[in-house]
Amino acid sequence: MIKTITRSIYARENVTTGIVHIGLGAFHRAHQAVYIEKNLNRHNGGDWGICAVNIRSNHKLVDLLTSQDCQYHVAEYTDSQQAHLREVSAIKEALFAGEDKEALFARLISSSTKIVTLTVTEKGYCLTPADKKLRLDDSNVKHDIDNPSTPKTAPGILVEALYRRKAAGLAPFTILSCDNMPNNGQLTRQAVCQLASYRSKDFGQWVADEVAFPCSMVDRIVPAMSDESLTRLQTELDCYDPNAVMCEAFSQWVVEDNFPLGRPDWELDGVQMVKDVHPFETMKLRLLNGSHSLLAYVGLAANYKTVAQAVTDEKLVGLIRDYMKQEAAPTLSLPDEVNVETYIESLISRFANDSLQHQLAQIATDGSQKIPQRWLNGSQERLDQGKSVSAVALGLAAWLLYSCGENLQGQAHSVDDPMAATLKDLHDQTTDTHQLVRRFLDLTDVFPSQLANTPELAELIHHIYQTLLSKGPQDCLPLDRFL
Ligand code: CS2
Repeated sequence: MIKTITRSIYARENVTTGIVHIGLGAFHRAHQAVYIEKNLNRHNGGDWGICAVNIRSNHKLVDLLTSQDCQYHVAEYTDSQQAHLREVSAIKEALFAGEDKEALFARLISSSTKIVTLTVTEKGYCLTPADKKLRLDDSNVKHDIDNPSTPKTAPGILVEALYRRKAAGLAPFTILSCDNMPNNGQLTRQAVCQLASYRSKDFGQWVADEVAFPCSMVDRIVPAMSDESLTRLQTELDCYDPNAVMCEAFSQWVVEDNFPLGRPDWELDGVQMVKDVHPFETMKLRLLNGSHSLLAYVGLAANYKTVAQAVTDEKLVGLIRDYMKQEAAPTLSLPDEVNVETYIESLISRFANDSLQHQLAQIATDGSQKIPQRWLNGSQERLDQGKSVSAVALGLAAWLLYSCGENLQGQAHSVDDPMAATLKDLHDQTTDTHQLVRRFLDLTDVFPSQLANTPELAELIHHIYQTLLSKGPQDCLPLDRFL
């Protein structure tokens, strides 16, 4: 094993907190915090230290990190033979803001806070998956409309903090979404502005006029940590750190350059600061995340556990290559510098990194929130042009199968999805597979009506679903038979 190490070399007393991050998990620690770490190392400190916050779950991580003065390690694995260990001290403070959020608000209204970043997952924005409208039927959203000064949701927290900043005569911070959604800045803006407008029309207008919501594309494969991966870090890298995170060596961050109160000189740390993130984010969402979701549902049906295991199967590699080349790439306007063939092959080698033990079950979570932007937007464009979407049809059939909570051998698994109960009901309410597929496509929160009402698609999903049930996923591949 080749091991290298980078240490934190700056004095932490030289660091001011300029960023509040909501959503402290493995991804934040291995992605954004690493870019900030490089920045602080380069400047021997500076204005861009992070206050990292959890608002709902993972209180334990906040406590554990705090007990280590928020310093931890990131192990970046190129493959099983080569890893780079990085000390990270960029997080100055970790907070859990459960019932009492005043410590968080104190941070958010501090004049040193210039940027608020978010990784709250797709569902954290409280928007409907299909048409991205604020979920007014959600009890937490209702709560935040009725009790704006004690919010529960991430958009509600941002609105209250902006309200307090305005009252104090402070300029608003910039809000940077780092979640896997298309136009993530615009969607954040939509959720925050709509909530703000319930407070008062004028305030809603002020938020719309004054707050910047740049878009960003984030990319690094960072599996959730497990006891097993912590033990591997001890044996392979001599790293005894309960807060360590393991990830791939690759990392990319493309950010729309719109920060009225200033920003770190990120371009010197490898961040691509651009005018328009859209081509990068659709490319990444449809190719990388779209393939991930395909591997998750089809791979789990074939009894694989990790992404790396799934791509040892030639048929599954054929499936994702076919999906990316035939179905996804033709729907993209690619960034100038990208050669799509090279990008696709590099994704397949990233998936094969067997050091990561990236669980398919982790990727399979929250399908209802992920699938529209990963598969359906592109598929709609293809259907409009009379083109086939066989790979997505297989993915949808496999997701439908997964969502019943049992695999083909009858073993139960949990379905972690805000729509899990609705999906389960579909299976419980009918044994007729035609009806099941019809009702599935009628889930208007997920499927746009035009796509749902394409008879050939419903027929294809049904046909594949039957094959999955009777013969298993291997018999659904190669895909040609469904074209
Ligand atoms: C994955 C992503 O869990 C998932 O849904 O597809 O977390 C993926 O690993 C990252 O977006 C890679 O940048």
